[in-house]
Amino acid sequence: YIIKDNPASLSILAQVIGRILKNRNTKAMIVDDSSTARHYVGDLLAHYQFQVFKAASGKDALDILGEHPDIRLVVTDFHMPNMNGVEMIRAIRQNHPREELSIVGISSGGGSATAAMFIKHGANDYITKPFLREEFFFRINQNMDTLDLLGAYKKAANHDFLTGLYNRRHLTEIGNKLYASQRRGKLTLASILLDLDFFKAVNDEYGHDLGDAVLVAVADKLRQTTRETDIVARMGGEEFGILAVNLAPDHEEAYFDRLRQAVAELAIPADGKIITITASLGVCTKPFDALKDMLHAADKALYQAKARGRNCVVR
Ligand code: GH3
Ligand code: MG
Ligand code: MG
Ligand code: MG
Repeated sequence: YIIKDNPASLSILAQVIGRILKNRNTKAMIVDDSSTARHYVGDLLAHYQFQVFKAASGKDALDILGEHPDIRLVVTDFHMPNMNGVEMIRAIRQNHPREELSIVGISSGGGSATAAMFIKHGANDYITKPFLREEFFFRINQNMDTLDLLGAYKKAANHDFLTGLYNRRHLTEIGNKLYASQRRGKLTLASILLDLDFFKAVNDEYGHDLGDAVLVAVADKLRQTTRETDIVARMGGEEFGILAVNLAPDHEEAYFDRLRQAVAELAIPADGKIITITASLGVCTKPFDALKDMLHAADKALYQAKARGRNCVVR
């Protein structure tokens, strides 16, 4: 159908196929009190390979979204008993921002006033009935492309490109939230700064590319050695930051030393040789007034660890 309407362009065909392949793992929902409309749009979405959920009311839609918070697209009618499309969107937006869930309103009858209501209250887009299937398809595509793009930008903004760990910006952002929870007594936090010892010598002896490979190996090892709930970041250069959540006080010592040991045990093959490296750790477990004070204390401890001969933990 799409291809018939666009006989000229191979690039459009490629775009369509790419989108349809991505849709396969994507959940979408149609909300409409009319079963004819629900099934018509539901079938279109299924045709484009979405995994489709159908809701006959705003309340149904909120329930389904509660069960499947990873739904990425909602197409909704306006006129529905009890809760109209706009009221539903306002409820959805409490937990699902525009950049993570795309909502497309279908306005019939109300014309541009309905369209304005939709957009004003949080819809990403709207479409007026009756519509061409082609318009529907390409509007949906554009909305999904935008979500993907925003997701990719967000990921790039929060992660270190070389190692795939979080970056300093994200550690600070998450860390401040964790810090607020710590202050409310909901969790405990330990800040750890880990700096590779004599890393400049690795670069000098083996070259920058192998230096990079060492950073990646250390990053992978730190991820394996820490827990899911811990935040592991590359702070910059050859320095890593770890926020360890809810460490039991009698396990702290062993945990910090396990990190040190994990780095020391790495054996990275290079040019027929094996590179080994050690790290110094500065740790702070005292709850200060702000995360930055805690990191500052960890940094002071790290400086002492270097002065004490490296490959050790100071708190
Ligand atoms: P110390 O034990 O006192 O920490 O000594 P060091 O040699 O590790 O510390 P120094 O700060 O003198 O050198 C850090 C080196 O890390 C210098 C820099 O070239 C290297 N470095 C920083 N970022 C990267 C990177 O992304 N890749 C590579 N290969 N090297 C990097
Ligand atoms: Mg209706
Ligand atoms: Mg260093
Ligand atoms: Mg350093």
